[in-house]
Amino acid sequence: MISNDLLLRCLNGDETERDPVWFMRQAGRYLPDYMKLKERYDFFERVRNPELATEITVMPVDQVGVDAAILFSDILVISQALGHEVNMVPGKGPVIDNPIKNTAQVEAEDPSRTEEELAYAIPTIQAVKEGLSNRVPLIGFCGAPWTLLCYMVEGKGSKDFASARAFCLHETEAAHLMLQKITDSSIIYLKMQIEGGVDALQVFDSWAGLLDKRMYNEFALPYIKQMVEAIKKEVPTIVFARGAWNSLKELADCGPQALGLDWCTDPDYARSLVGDDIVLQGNLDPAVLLGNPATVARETRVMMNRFGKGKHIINLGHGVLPQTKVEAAKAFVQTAKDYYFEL
Ligand code: 1CP
Repeated sequence: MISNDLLLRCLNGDETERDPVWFMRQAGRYLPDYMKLKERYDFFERVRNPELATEITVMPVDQVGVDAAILFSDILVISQALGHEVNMVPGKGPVIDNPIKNTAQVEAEDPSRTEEELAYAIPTIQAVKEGLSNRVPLIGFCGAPWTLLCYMVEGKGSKDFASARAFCLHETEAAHLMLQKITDSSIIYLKMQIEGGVDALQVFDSWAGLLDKRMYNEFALPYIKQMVEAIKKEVPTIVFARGAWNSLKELADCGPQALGLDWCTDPDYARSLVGDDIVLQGNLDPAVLLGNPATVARETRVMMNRFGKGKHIINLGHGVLPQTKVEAAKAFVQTAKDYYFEL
């Protein structure tokens, strides 16, 4: 049904004529047409309005030529599902009201309202699928519970989320209860995305690298495992855990079809840990895209050589940077598409 289904065939373990390419945070952040919409509509209006979400999600498919779309939304919709107000403050980032400080607050969190709070997601995804008219697959997503806990304890962005680490260390029982409530809400939301029609799902554990191996084992992996197990039979699943080089084998054992790598993780090292079956995704340094198209093409080829052809989804090692020029993004995608045909 989908005319370019490279991503889905790759995730299924099939041999493909070339490796698919898309990039994290492609649906916002840097495209000039997105910046225009950003001036006119509030962030969550863009997320909840089916027409706007469709326009933004489809933009990189039309303008940059990626092999997959990723739904325009944010990981913090789960905080909203749990009853918190979230504001995207220009120049500052997200601010979450009533940050989690104690057990009583955790006990009051209620995942059972997720379906109601995020009800817009199903018609929005249906509209996005219609807007894509079966050209490429649609990736839905969710934050991993540990990364969500970071924002819900800190109440905003941070370099090290020390308050969230301290919460896990000193309020351990409350932290586990909160992580379970986030997991329960996330699984409901992921299933809603499947009902809406997403073709694949990605779990973003953006702050995985803040935990040592022992803490990652205790506060992150069991919850990611629950999420992957709840969805992986319905749609293929990618787990991207930034900085989790220490736990790649354990993440692979959670059972996703693919693992995303950040740009500091060596592809050979990752392969040696996870074996040959799982698909790897990544991992060009997003800063490469701040250079001219010739440099982008050269570095993309170097990265592709390090992975080798097959079992690889070409991507960046983290989200595209806001100051990226469209020409650089296009050079990345075009090089990824052409390279193996030029050899
Ligand atoms: O109005 C705006 O443009 C605000 C910037 C913005 C955008 C474009 C935010 C605020 N969220 C988004 C969309 C978004 N967020 C997507 C949509 C698809 C896409 O852009 O391709 C996705 C997948 C996310 C995921 C997300 N949000 C993550 C995980 C990925 C990552 O980059 O690590 C995280 C950590 C967030 C939180 C968040 N939302 C927004 C910002 C500025 C942040 C980071 C805050 C911080 O910690 O500094």
